[in-house]
Amino acid sequence: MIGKTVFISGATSGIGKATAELLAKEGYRLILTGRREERLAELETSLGKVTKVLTLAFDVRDRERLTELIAELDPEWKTIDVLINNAGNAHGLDSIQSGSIDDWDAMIDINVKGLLYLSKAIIPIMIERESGHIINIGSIAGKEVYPNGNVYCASKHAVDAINNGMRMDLNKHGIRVSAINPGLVETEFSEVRFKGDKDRAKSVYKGFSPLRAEDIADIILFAITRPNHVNISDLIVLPTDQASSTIINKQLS
Ligand code: NDP
Ligand code: 8X3
Repeated sequence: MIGKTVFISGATSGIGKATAELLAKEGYRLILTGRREERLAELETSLGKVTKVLTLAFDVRDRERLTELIAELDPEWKTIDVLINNAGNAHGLDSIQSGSIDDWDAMIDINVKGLLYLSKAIIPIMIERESGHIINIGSIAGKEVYPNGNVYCASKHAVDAINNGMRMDLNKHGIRVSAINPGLVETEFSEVRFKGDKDRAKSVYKGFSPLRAEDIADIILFAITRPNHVNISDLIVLPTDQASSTIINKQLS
């Protein structure tokens, strides 16, 4: 495994960042992406001490730019072995009748279309080599719908369907396709969902033990280190305190 090239979308925070940190320690070469350039620069400096790191700043909605950036990769970076489709967020938590259309656009454009654009740019590289592994970060929200989750849940249900479709279509090319579907993970996710309201974001994770980004990073490492004939096709990972999207064993005083 050591020396393989892993492309991570959304590496500037949360699950993507924890995965970058873990994979760097394991000796993977990393292509790290996100919009926040300062954070990418920090990662390049810190992780660059332990492995080879290339950072690319772009918005996954910008199809032209990301397609060009990937097409122009140096040959030493172009042989992408693993694509981790992680970039994404929820925007808002509102009923269907009061939701913001801008929030809906953001979730569909980033979580669904962004994932497709990146996959479209990288899959031909994998097909040419008849090998590769795509890890799609879905969600429990892609397996169930919860009140006010409407469009976020729809975007993650789309990821679930795309994951299954990709696995079928890429089957003859020897490319593994896996979905990891977490429950509640304490990251910047809720801060983004609640538009910077840190107190509201914190309250989501109060009174129980949520997953940490590092827990998901461990599972991604497990998935990509299975022998070639083993594919973790679809995995749901919940905190022990969470039984479903809406059943959480909270101890609030
Ligand atoms: P964070 O908010 O901590 O991280 C989100 C990452 O996605 C950031 O690196 C961000 O980078 C990147 N991103 C967001 N929008 C864009 C964009 N338009 N273009 C490029 N990059 C973008 O959240 P998480 O780590 O929790 O989320 C990662 C994934 O995990 C998401 O797909 C999320 O839906 C999923 N997930 C999260 C769960 C949770 O409870 N936290 C549970 C289940 C799934 P930047 O802002 O620099 O662009
Ligand atoms: C993130 C988990 O429950 O907030 O996908 O939708 S949840």
